[in-house]
Amino acid sequence: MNSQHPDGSVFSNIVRAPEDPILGVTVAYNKDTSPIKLNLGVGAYRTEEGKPLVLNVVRRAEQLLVNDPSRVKEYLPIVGLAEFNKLSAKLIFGADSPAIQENRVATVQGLSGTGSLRIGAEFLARHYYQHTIYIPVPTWGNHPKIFTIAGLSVKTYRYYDPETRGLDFKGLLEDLGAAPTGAIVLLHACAHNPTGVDPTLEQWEQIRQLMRSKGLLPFFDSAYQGFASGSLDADAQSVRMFVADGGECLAAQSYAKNMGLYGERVGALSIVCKAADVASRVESQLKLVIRPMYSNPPIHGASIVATILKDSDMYNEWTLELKAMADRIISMRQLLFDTLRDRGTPGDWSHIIKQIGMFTFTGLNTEQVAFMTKEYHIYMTSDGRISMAGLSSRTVPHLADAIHAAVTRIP
Ligand code: PLA
Repeated sequence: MNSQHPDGSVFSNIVRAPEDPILGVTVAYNKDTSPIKLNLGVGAYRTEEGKPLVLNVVRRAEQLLVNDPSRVKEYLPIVGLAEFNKLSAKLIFGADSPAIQENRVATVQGLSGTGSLRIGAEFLARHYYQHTIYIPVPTWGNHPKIFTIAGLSVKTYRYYDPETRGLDFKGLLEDLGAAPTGAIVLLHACAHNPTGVDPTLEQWEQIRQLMRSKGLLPFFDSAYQGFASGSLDADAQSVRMFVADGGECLAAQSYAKNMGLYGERVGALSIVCKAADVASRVESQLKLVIRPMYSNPPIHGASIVATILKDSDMYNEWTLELKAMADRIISMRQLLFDTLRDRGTPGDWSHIIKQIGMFTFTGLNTEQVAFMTKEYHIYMTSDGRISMAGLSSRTVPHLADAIHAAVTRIP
């Protein structure tokens, strides 16, 4: 025993940290023993049977990889699998993107969307003259943490109007218009999380003009390409508008949702520059960011993605499977909306079918969410966000009962 450490541990003064607001929902769900429990917290796709889905095309790619004796487990380069990086840039910027043809894009493999955002943030904190990043209100809860911990200073811009349950476009333009020259702006490429509200193409064009006129630097988070509309190209339009004007931007991509590779942690960070020699210097500095963090990225997931993206037959199979996931989510929106209407649940629920992507931002408050968890064993984030991909036609009636009870009993 030591007088400074009464219970013999040098760690005895450590205080317990709270659970993560999103991943902690799954922790609580796993502890619940009720047979009717339902996890609508984390944005993870489930089948109509409520099971996680491994895409058929992913299984095929894995078979090819396993059966190829030339595949080894050597370290990848610091920037990851070269083929994967090229194909990822093509996927988000478009096959005919001048920026790619002119070698103005530096792309590195990252640990899914989160890791790619973090590399970009660390790079900007070290090498970009402006350290302020504007993020929308609300946004994915990990955004402020990633940017703050990397050394950037986080400010916010208005995005969502709870009154209209739509975009606060005027507020957005005012706030970005008042941002200092050169400030970084985090933009959700599509399927905004948690609101499911995206700007129209006309609005994107206005945002682009404003940002370019003020020299604001766009940092796109693309975690749901293909999940909003079912089309990979349509969901990349926002990003491509900003690249088409010849200006610079960053884009973090995730294959967690659109290829169902969640736990494989596959993603990419691209930095579009004005000239090839700048891009090559940028890449050299990205290596210095990555090497002391995790040295180099894992090989398996990136090999799966590259196998699929480079083969036109597999690519087509992927787009069909992706479209089927997006369509199932859209059909769950319609079913939930219809069921609430049939129950006569008070309120206007049309936002359920208007919102886009993985989530519905229901408008339910913290007390109503707590009630639904306690009485109905339905798990969701306390801001009232539900993951539509976690629903099936079997579970929608249960959710509708819970929402009906919550809004009629709790103000
Ligand atoms: N960006 C946004 C906007 C996201 O919603 C998520 C994941 C990520 C990046 C990072 O995903 P990745 O690192 O797994 O590629 N958001 C989830 C999961 C789906 C999470 O919180 O980690 C969510 O439920 O919001």
